[in-house]
Amino acid sequence: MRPTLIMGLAAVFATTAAAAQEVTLRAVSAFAEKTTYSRGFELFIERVNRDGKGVLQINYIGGPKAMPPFEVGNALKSGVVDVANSTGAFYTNVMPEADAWKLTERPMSELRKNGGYNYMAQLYADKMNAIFLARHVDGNPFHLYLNKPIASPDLTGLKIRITPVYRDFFQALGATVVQTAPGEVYTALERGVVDGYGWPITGIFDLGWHEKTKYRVDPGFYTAEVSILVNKSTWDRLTDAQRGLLRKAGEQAEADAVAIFAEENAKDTKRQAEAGIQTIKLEGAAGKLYRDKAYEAGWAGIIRQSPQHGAKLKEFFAKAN
Ligand code: 173
Repeated sequence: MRPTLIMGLAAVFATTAAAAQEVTLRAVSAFAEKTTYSRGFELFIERVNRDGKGVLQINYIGGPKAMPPFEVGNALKSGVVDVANSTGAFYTNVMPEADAWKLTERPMSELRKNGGYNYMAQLYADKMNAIFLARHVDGNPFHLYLNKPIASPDLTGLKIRITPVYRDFFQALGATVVQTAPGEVYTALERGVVDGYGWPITGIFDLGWHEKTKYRVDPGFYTAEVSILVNKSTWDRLTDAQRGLLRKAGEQAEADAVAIFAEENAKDTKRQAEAGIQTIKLEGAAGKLYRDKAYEAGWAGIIRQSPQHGAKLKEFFAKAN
């Protein structure tokens, strides 16, 4: 053979080998594209795609326009998608224990060491066929937002939009609750279907809710969790290099979460005040009662839904006091 032909064939083989090796994973987010709770996930995807050329790529199909948020958990479990961005409250139908992440009072770095992460990771593997790769939202409290004022921690007569995050707490305070996906909150407020809603301190500007919000109740409670999950069958098929790539980008996302949200929390708190949202401050004994009730009702709910694992998760997640 002439040298040019040999080199030509070598090039063809090299490309074929690389093409056979590169894997493309399908990804969805339970939160709208380019909004607060998808941002860490989208950054993760950018990093993987940048560093993973010829090794692994992620095809981001999108947010709730591509798939209803409360169906993302099942889609990940069944392998309809390989990678998902969601929060525990959105897939309690698959795994009720996932909603316990909101109750962590220790940083992920500690939970990775104290057995709490491993305990949850086993539940993800067993119940959801999933790898819990990284939590990219932490240190980000939830709040109650209202359009009618309250003078004490009493929500009797108020109808509040919830997800499982807030259900037990707001019901314990006497509220009537109605569950909706984030995409329905604006319309529910506009039509007066609800008098308020639960949501973290950040992100109410993403979908314009500040236009329909009069009050925020302080203090906040719990901490929001949004995480990157990988289908376990997909994960088990990957090479070490492919898994390493995902792990590295995941570790970065988790390591950055608390600092990113400390900044975002401060920014959105200020922006809410500038938008005319008034704070109703439950201070002193009322504030303490409110927060204590949040954790008490929250853990009672987790333990009720998972008598087998709830109490154990509390040992790992709650601060001893
Ligand atoms: O209110 C919600 O939709 C919710 O449960 C949640 C959880 C984490 C981040 C943002 C919202």
